[in-house]
Amino acid sequence: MKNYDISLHVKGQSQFVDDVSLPEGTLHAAVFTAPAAHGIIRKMDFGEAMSIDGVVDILTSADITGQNQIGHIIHDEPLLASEVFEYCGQPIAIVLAKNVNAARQAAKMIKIEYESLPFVLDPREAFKKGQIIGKERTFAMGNTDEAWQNCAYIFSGKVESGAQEHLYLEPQGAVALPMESGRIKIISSTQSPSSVQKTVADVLGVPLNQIEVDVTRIGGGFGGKEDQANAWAAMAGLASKKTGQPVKLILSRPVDMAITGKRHPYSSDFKIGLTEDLKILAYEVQYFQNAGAYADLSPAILERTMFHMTNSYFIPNVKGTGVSCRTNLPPNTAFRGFGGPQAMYVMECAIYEAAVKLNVLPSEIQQKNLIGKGELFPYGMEIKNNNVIDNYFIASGRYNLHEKMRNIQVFNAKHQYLKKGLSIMPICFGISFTSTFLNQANALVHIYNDGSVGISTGAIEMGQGVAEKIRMVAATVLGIFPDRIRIESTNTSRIANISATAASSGADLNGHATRLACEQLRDRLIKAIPVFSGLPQGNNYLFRDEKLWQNGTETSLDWNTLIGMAYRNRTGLTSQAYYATPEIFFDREKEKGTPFSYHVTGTGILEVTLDCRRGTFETDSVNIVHDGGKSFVPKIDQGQMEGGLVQGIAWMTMEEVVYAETGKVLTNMLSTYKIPDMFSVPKEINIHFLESAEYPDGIMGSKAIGEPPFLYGIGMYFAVLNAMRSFNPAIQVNYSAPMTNEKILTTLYNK
Ligand code: MTE
Ligand code: LUZ
Ligand code: MOS
Repeated sequence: MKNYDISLHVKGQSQFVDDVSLPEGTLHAAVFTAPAAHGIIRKMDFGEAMSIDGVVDILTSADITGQNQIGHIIHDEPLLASEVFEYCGQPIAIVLAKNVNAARQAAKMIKIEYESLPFVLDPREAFKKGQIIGKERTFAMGNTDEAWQNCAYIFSGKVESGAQEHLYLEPQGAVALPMESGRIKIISSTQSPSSVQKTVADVLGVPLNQIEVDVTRIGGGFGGKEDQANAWAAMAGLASKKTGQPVKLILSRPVDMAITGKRHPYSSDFKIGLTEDLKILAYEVQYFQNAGAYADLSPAILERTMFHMTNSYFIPNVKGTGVSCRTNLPPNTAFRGFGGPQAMYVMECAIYEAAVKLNVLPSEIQQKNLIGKGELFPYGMEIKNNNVIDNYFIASGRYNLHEKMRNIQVFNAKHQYLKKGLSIMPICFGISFTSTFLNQANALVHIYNDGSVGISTGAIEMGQGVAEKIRMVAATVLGIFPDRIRIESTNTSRIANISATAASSGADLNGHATRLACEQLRDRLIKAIPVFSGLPQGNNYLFRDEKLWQNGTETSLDWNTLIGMAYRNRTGLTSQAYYATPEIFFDREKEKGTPFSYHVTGTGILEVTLDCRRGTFETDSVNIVHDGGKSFVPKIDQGQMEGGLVQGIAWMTMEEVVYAETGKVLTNMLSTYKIPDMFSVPKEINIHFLESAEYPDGIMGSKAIGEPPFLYGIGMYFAVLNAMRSFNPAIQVNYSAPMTNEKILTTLYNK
């Protein structure tokens, strides 16, 4: 994979927060956190902690000079708990020491006395008590009340999906460096430098221009650093302001896993109604989102759940309600798919339940209800093509679905304890931030007078390859070789008001801004060429392969020479451009609009072999037809497809965050939290990009790729379920993911 920084990665030379060379006198910080899910702080004793060699200071909310407030959508979250703490692991104090071990050791020595308060971990229970965040949302189309009367079949059920730990390779962390006149520079592992800037500025009580945030790259985010990188930067910033020293704060892995938020668990109810010929006539769903103790991004995530409640289907009568429930868990946050996967899983459970009860294949119901050109999603947006349907049938044909199904039947008849299962998973994911205003980006492009190029955008490189994509955009527009182009760090002094690199839109938004800036430079140069080169006016000039071309033939002028001439003739070699996604809007009063620039769609066929003695399984193959537009960096996009798929499979079948009854996260290490490894990767992955799907509005004809592949993994739940039914048709299934090996075994034997 030819990523921008791949050679640094393989040599171990890429720099992350922990690699920043620190000025002398840098202090190291560690956090002291709440010992229980809910309580009133009565007394704290820092004596023993302060006596540890190297400990310099311990900061609490009393040291905050600005606001003790880090909530962005809703202002409900303190940086440091002052009187009350509301989840186990909530930060209360910051220990500063001359070395990291002293800081972490001292944090464990702080004594706290508290009065326990009642707490809630279950979202439905929180809802009953009226503990909700923001507003309940209702998306509706048609009239479900009337439609039920016309349904031949009606089924209902309850669905649970679990949390998921991001497990980015680089834990949360930041370094704060004091600068001239009280300014602070922050190096942060964040997907959202401007959110870090705002949080630090608010906590310190200074304007945004006093805080500079710089990010070279991050070691993965997966949504976990869209909002939740802010706190650590603010703590480092606060400590730096108080002490006048540089401060470094990086969470240890177990602390990160124990106290940061995860994918939201959801508990949902569905009701689905079908006609005699398996058309879904009505669908009602209610989502109880387990938001944790503070809002964080929960309302936005709930909104995306609402958008994706019917997945890839057209259902004429729909009513969905969703509510963010405040519980005493760490605030849950963005995670690849951003609430979409939770909604689609419920939809597929509803179809599966109907199929089982009607004794038909789920695919028979899926096929008859795929959304086609001109049909509407419940939020009023029309789908502009038949790609959902095309993907599904091309996948079935291309990957010999019927033969696969026959082979499975033969195999299952022959084997008593090994059973194969198959599922089909259509996906449909809207591209754009659902908060319309976030869909904007800037780029700043410098051509230095030796012909080398430096590009700044708001995009954060987190392993997804956005730096390489931006470099390819610039190389293509300027007609130069990519190795001439440097992608600079993401820095709030060079690019302001940055939207998080999130919603899979990093390459689209920042790529378009880069394209526009490079087009300006190209056009400016071409216009100036006759002025400084002596070449005739009015000719058709263009740059290709670092040469100037004139009326379709190569001239002897190369890029370096031209740029040198342009500079000496006073042609501006810097350009800035702004891009905002056109024509999107959403009306939250009516819950209708065209919130997405476009949809990414596809169909996956997943096959699994289950060992019914052990409850373990192997994924035989995943075959996908994906409408990803026309990829201009196919290896990177293939990497995103494979990584997303495996992460989705793992969410559905493997990764299980376990909370103690006290609200404490028990799975805070890789010995207790199972993530996918090389053995859990499907033995075969085939990805076919839908032909002729060049997408004109995407960047260079492509479509966003970051999150959608995750959704194919949902199919694994149903592939496993099918294999289980072959072994024991009488299993009692309560739709509850993840379907871990343990759960498979107990379900198979009805234990
Ligand atoms: N790929 C890698 N390697 N690491 C990551 O952290 N995050 C995912 C996806 N792919 C992630 C990743 C998520 S949640 C998103 S939103 C997109 O990348 C963000 O990048 P993009 O907008 O450039 O696609
Ligand atoms: N973040 C966000 C997201 O703020 N809005 C979104 O719509 C979104 N979608 C996916 C991932 N992150
Ligand atoms: Mo991704 S959840 O939008 O960071």
